[in-house]
Amino acid sequence: MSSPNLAPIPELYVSYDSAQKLKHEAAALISWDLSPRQTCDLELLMNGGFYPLKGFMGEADYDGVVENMRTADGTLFPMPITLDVSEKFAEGIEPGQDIALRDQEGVILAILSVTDKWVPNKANEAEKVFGADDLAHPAVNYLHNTAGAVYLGGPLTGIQQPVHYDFKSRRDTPNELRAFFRKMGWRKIVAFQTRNPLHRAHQELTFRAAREAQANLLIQPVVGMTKPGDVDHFTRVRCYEAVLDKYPQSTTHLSLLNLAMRMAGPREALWHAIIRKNHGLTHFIVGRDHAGPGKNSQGKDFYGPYDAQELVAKHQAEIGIEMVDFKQMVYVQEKSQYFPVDEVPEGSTVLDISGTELRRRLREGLEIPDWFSFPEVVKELRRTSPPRSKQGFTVFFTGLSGSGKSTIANALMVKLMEMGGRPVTLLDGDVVRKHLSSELGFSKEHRDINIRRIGYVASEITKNGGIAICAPIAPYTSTRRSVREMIEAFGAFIEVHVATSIEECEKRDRKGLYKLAREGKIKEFTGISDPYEAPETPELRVDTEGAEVDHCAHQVILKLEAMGLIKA
Ligand code: PPS
Repeated sequence: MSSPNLAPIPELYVSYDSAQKLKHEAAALISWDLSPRQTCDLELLMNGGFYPLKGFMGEADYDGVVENMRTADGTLFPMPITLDVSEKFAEGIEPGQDIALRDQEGVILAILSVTDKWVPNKANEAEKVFGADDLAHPAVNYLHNTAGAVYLGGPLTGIQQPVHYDFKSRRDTPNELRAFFRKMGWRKIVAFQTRNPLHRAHQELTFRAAREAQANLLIQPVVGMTKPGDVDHFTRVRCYEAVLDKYPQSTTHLSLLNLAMRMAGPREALWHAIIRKNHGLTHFIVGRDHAGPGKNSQGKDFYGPYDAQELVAKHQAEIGIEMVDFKQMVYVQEKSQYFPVDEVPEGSTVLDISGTELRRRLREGLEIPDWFSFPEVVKELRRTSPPRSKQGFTVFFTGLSGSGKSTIANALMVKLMEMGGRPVTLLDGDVVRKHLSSELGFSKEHRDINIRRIGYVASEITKNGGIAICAPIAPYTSTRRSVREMIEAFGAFIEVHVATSIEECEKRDRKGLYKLAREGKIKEFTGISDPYEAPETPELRVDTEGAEVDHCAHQVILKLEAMGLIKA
């Protein structure tokens, strides 16, 4: 049985006085602005979470870790912890140089004494560390599309920890946790790692794990970076707090870990075990598909469901932490109780709700049964994931000048306001150009800036639960696509092509602009002397020729109803 060693672990920080002095000196150094992921890595490097690493890995350590999970001196460390920078920044840096590392607000957190600079073989890193050079893996995608082309490595001098404004009392460094365990007299502590809200199955599993190991329980959720699309950590922490009193008092502790996950399955599980050892834990729960990234581009799982358990089992003695392995927990209806999937009594009815099914139920406002989760957790989740009929969305009209976009948009706005429930904002082409984009003309570059501004405002409105109706010409497909992406991060995007023909628009010429364009008095006029790329697959296409405005607006309403965005 492993015995806890709760003595303080080495950190990379200098004393307070030295930090004050260094901060001034470092201000004169070339500095690198850390990405959110690098800031998470730096925090765990400095506070001992990634002990025995003393900085961002140099090339020899990196090569060893990528190839066989060991640094150059043979230390087991399965994850490359590297500082990626742009080629341009790297050009001005040479080994032997010190650089200041700043957070996103420009605060100097540490000094990196650069010993190594190299161009990594990213395809090899992807194959060896993540198992495949496949962009469907979030960390591989990050590696190729977000991370810089050059790596810098070297030891760190820690000046200060990154500042957190949220849930301060729930965040602990390895040494703070060790001190807490010492104070409580906890000798055996089992850690539960999670990036999801806790439901009954998790509670059941953690209960059993603590009982089996005869240990206290530490729920240690990741609040740094998890898998894109996960429930945000603010919501999750409120959910964790809501279930804490379901555990026997003073046996369980909640502590947040500012880790940037890579979703690397087995290697990630091993890394998590090392991090937990550093935080003073004696046992670590590894369940089914630990830190799994989902399906690859062939629709298959990247890793086997119990690969992570196998790898941790192999190295647990070397790390000095004991793995508590768990099968998936499922609910057995006849027994009204949870069982590990391989212990389910024969012939009984097994109930389970997958993550995808849970999201669907939340989206559609459907029932989430009590056997699955706790009412307090469901309430929190419903607050941040309201059903579609209560979420914000954007209706984006596009079409030629004079096609009828503004008129239909106005009619739609009035109809939605009549229904009530959500604030409605109209971002009409002309109005936006007057208030937001008055300095812009009609070149491609200026039109793109204009549309992106509209997209940004609409995405903020959508994020905050409102309805944005946009009615610019928006002639370019790629710009409309990027606006769609901005908005779909927060809610639905409904593109409506007002497909009135150029002949009809010119015949109507309500503002007299077509005449001026034909005479060459207005340059770059859409449809006459400038392009309009009609959308190929809009959510809706309306034709105003021979149709009433009211009818067109009603078609949009029907579409919104069909999409579940408004209730009949
Ligand atoms: S864009 O391309 O989306 O940025 O255009 P938008 O902001 O919607 O502005 C279109 C309105 O500006 C008037 N206008 C012109 N349109 C197109 N091309 C040129 N060169 C031009 N010059 C002025 C025109 O009245 C448009 O209004 P709508 O409501 O579309 O008729």
